[in-house]
Amino acid sequence: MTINSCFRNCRPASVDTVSQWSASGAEAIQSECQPSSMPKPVLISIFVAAVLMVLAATAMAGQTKVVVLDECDPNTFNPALGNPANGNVPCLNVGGTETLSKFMSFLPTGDPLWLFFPMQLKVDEGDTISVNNQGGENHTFTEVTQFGNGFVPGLNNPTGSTNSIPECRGGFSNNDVAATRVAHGTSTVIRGLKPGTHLFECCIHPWMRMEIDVEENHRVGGEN
Ligand SMILES: [Cu+2]
Repeated sequence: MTINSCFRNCRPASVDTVSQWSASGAEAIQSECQPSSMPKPVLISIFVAAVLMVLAATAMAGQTKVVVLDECDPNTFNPALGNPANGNVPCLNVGGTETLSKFMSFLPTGDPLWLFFPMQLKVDEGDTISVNNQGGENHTFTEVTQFGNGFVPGLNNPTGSTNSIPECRGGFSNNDVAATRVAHGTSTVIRGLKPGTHLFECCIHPWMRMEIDVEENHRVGGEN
C-alpha cells in the first residue's frame, strides 16, 4: 500500500494532508497503515505452513518393503513348466540356480528358497507395504484367514490336495485371486491394514507365508 492510498483509506481524522500526517512520525503512519485484512505475505506463509504440515503427516506414515524371492533355474524349469501355450508362465532368468528336480525334492514341505522376506513384520497403522517380486516366477501375495492349500494341487502341502483355502480357490480365473498376483519384476502395494494380525500366503506355493502385525497408530492423536 502506498502512503497516498493509505492516507485516503486510513488517515486519522485529525490530519488533512499527507505532509501533516508524515509530520506526526513515520511509526504512526506505519501503524495506521496496517490494513484490516491479512496481508498477502502472511496468507502465503500460512498456506506454505499448511502444505508442509500435510507433507510431514504423509512422511510420518512409514513405508515398508517385503521382497518375494525364488531361485527357479530357467534351464530346467522352462522345458517342463514354461510353455505359455499350456497356460504356464516361464521362469524369468534372474540368476536362479535351483533346478526343478531339487525344487520338487522339497515337496511336500516346499523349497525354502521360495519365500517372502521378512516372514514376520510389525508396522504401524497407516503404513504402506510395498511387495516386490524379485524372483523368476509369478507369485501371489494373498491375505488369508488361515494358512492352507493353494490352487496348484501338485504343490500343496502335504498331499497334493485340490481342496484349496477359500482365498485361493479358483486360481487366476477368480478375479479376487488374480488381483493379488505379483508378476516377476513387479510390485504391489498394500494399504489400509487394520490393527491386528494379518496373514499373507502365495496361492501357488502355499509354503510362502508371512505375518504382518499392525499396531494401532497413536501419532494422529499426538500421543507419540
Ligand atoms: Cu509363489
